[in-house]
This record gives sequence, structure tokens and C-alpha cells, in this order.
Amino acid sequence: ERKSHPFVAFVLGGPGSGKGTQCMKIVETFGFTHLSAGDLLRKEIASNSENGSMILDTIKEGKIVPSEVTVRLIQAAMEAGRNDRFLIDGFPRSEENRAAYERVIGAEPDMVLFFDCPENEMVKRVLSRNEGRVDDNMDTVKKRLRVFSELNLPVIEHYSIKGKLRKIDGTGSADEIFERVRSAVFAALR
Ligand code: UP5
Ligand code: MG
Repeated sequence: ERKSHPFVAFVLGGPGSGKGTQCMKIVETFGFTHLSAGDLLRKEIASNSENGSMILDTIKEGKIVPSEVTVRLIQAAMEAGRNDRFLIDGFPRSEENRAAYERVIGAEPDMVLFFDCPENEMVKRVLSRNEGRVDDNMDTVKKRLRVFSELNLPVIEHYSIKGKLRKIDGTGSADEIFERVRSAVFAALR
């Protein structure tokens, strides 16, 4: 029997909207492999790769790393992942990212989760995280929010038109939010 392509869910939302937190819960419940594009890029910086300083500068400015770099990291992680269910967290962040993924991977995602959260709540969460991320400061958070509205919302709109978007109310406790997520993922998998 021919191997069918994996089930891929993109997980989108502004900075601090809860993507990473909810992905961990989805992994526990549904056995996905979680690929955070931001984590893959931070690992590139930490491993002293030739792109490391360019990636660090881009993240400090809240801008978007060139698609070819991010897509290559995602592709390699999917090949190494040996799973038939992947969460791709924090990607694609622009229409250009989306086009590059679809061209290189040759498939569209099966579903797109979008955590809808007010800006003041996202700012509060990011600034109280305290994990030493170079972009968790007021100046960079403002830039991340602007890039999100200008470049990521059009991607969300694209998948809404295609009927693939599952918009989740991103307010309340992490457990309350996961109840909404669980229903959406369960429905998409059956
Ligand atoms: N928290 C979570 N849920 C909560 C809740 N319900 N109530 C109260 N607190 C809650 O959560 C953020 C914080 O809030 C945590 O402390 C958490 O405990 C708490 P988290 O789940 O981490 O939110 P998340 O949406 O994952 O926030 P994150 O800051 O990771 O989102 P970003 O999209 O800003 O960051 P990412 O790592 O994806 O990208 C960072 C940068 O990398 C980008 O700005 C960009 O420069 C670059 N990048 C690219 O260039 N290309 C890519 O494809 C991806 C990234
Ligand atoms: Mg995250």
C-alpha cells in the first residue's frame, strides 16, 4: 500500500497567544510531533550555524527569517520525525512563507488552528514569561505584533477562505482553551 502523506496542522496566533502551550497538550492527547519554527530557528542560533547571527538579528527585530531557511529546517525535522501527525507552530508567518512551504513540501496543511487573543493579554503573557528570550521585551513585542497583523493575518484569511481555519478563543485558562482545541482537532482527525 502506498504511504499517504502525514496529517499536518499549522498553529497560528500572535506572540504569546498560547501556541506552544496548547501544542504540548495536543501532543499528549493526540500523539502529534510538535515542530515550533521559532524553536528550530533558536536551535540554529545556538548551534553556531552559518545563518545564526542573521537569524538572531532578525528575531531581535521581530522580523521574519527568509523562507528558504525556515522551510529547510521544517522539512528536515519532518523527515526526521517519523510520525504521520505534525503540528507546525508559528509558521507560515507571511504569504511568502506559505508559498515557499507549499512549493517545497508539495502539500497544503490539513487544518489551521488560530488562537485569537487580545493584544493586551498577549503582551502581558510575553512580558511575564521570563525565559530569557531576546525578543521578550516591550520594544520587540510591539514589532512582533505589527508584523503579525500586517503579514500573518493575510495567511489566516487565506485558510479561512479555503475552509481550513479553526479559530479558537485564546482567552481563559490553558485548560479551558484546550477544551476548545480538543474538539477542533478531534473533528478534523476523524
Ligand atoms: N500562557 C500560555 N497560555 C496561557 C493562558 N491561557 N493564560 C495565562 N498564561 C498563559 O505562551 C506565552 C506565555 O504565556 C508563556 O509563559 C505561557 O506559560 C503563558 P506560549 O504558549 O509560549 O505562546 P506562543 O504563542 O507560543 O508565544 P511565542 O512568544 O512563542 O510566539 P511567537 O509567535 O512570538 O514566537 P515564535 O517562537 O513562534 O517566533 C519567534 C520569532 O522567530 C519571530 O518573531 C520571528 O522573528 C522568528 N520566526 C521566523 O522568522 N519565522 C518563523 O517561521 C517562525 C519564527
Ligand atoms: Mg511559542
